[in-house]
Amino acid sequence: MNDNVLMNKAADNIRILSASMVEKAKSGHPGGPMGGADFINVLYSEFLEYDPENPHWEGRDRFFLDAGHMSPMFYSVLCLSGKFSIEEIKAFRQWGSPTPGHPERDVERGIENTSGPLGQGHAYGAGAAVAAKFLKARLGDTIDHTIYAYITDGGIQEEISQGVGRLAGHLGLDNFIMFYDSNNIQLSTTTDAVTSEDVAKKYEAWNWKVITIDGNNVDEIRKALTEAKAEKERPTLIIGNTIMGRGALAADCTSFECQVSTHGQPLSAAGADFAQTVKNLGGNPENPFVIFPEVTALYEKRKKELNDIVAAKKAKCDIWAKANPELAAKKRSWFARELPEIDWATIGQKPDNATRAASATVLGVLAQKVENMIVASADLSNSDKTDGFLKYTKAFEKNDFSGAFLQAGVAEFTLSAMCIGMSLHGGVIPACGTFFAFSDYMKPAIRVAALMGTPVIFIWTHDAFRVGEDGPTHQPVEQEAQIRLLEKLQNHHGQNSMLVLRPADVHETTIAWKMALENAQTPTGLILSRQNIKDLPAAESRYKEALKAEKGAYVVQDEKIGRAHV
Ligand SMILES: Cc1ncc(C[n+]2csc(CCOP(=O)(O)OP(=O)(O)O)c2C)c(N)n1
Ligand SMILES: [Mg+2]
Repeated sequence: MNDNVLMNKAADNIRILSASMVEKAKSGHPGGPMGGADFINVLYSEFLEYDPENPHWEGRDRFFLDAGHMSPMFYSVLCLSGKFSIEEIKAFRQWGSPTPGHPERDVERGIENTSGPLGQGHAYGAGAAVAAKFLKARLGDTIDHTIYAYITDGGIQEEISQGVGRLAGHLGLDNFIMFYDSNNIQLSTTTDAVTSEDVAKKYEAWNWKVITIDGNNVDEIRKALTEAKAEKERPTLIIGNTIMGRGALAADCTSFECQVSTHGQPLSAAGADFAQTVKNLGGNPENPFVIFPEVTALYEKRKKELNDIVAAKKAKCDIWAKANPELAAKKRSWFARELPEIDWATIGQKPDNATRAASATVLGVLAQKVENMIVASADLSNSDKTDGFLKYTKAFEKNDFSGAFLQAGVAEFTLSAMCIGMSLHGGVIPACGTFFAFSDYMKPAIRVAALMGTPVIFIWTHDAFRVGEDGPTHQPVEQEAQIRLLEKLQNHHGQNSMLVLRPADVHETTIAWKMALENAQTPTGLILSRQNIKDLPAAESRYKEALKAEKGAYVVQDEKIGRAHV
């Protein structure tokens, strides 16, 4: 255990760097990071286990930031951990810098998820915890890492937290630890202007373990994290009561803490005094971008500890791999997102069937072939036909993740974000279904998946106004235009942001699934019909001709004999 004086110094270092980044950029969020500095410092210097030499190590603990505006705190602690240079954090919010205003997924640098739209980050964390449980059920105790999430008032208020709270508690995700930075302040008001709920009771009702602490107290943070790691039944919420803008001073050296104004602008613009604040925190206002030597030593020491921790874990894995060569081969292959051999041509499709039914046929094959696939539905499995997969497996239950299906309940946004989290975790291939009209409830998550290039497969059925007698609420009209626009927008790599396929018959549905599974670069959307569709004509094998869909478009039948190009 480290000396608390040193730990407080390291947290002050994070506060100085955070405030300085925002001050230099003339924009950003200093107050929250200054309050959260103590927790993030304890987490990174004493708890989070990762391989300093290999950021992609699959056995690493994962940290999911929900509140992207806390990026100064995150970049600062990653700078102390050697993932960013001082020059890079000085370039905060500048064009082309690796330190954008809101963090973007970059595992190399220790950033597991893109964050900014509040609420989604902790849902990815819960999804990652599900993936880890799924893998543990198959690969045993060598899957023993912890998933951490960091949430703030905004994330707690976002509706998606209801779905995550319910599901994480219901499924008993004891490998999931969430820190709630509760500082009573949000963007435009204090929290009491908008809420009077008892957050602890709310999470307890969802079956979480809840620990309430002084979130600026090293000992209390340590104790809470230790208790949370020992919990064997429930996810843990650590409610850390923190002080917004901790350490901030006005020009006359009176306190400038707990001010709404420090949420989203430089301290100086908020009315605090930057120089007095830096001095108060032990830094030099003339040269604030400095890591104190003892803090460098603290993180150097952590690095050595991590090397030992990782070596011990890898040694344990090696013994396991020798005793279980087949499982070890699977583990390697799953984390490499390799696909097993699938004989797509032999998947027997019933002619002229609905494409959602054709999708169920494919899913039945995948359930038996793709051992690391997880399918999920927002309470529509028998309509979106993900039950074609479920038939061969069972739904996750608390203490039993031997199945491969997540019954998410009616929570499309939560469902999609959790599937994204599963994919970010790695080792699994998630797909989730609902009606196409309700893709609207998933859009915020799809958008971030597109930004991150996360290969989640979305199964959207009831694709047309002909949904039956349900009427206009269930008839997708503008949804495809929206999804197609998202598809064609290019991502950071200059690729289409997602792959969207609306197969024209049952055989194209097989090919669409093939393309979806083979797309490891972006999300994929499959848009499927409720009603039967006549198979397209084929000279010989309709399957072989449908394979041409992989080219983007093809001639179904030559117009010389009177049929149009498709
Ligand atoms: C979905 C979404 N809505 C709105 C915002 C804009 N926004 C950024 S931070 C914030 C609230 C901040 O409150 P809190 O989460 O408590 O952070 P703190 O002020 O304590 O740093 C808002 C509304 C956002 N980033 N995401
Ligand atoms: Mg707050």
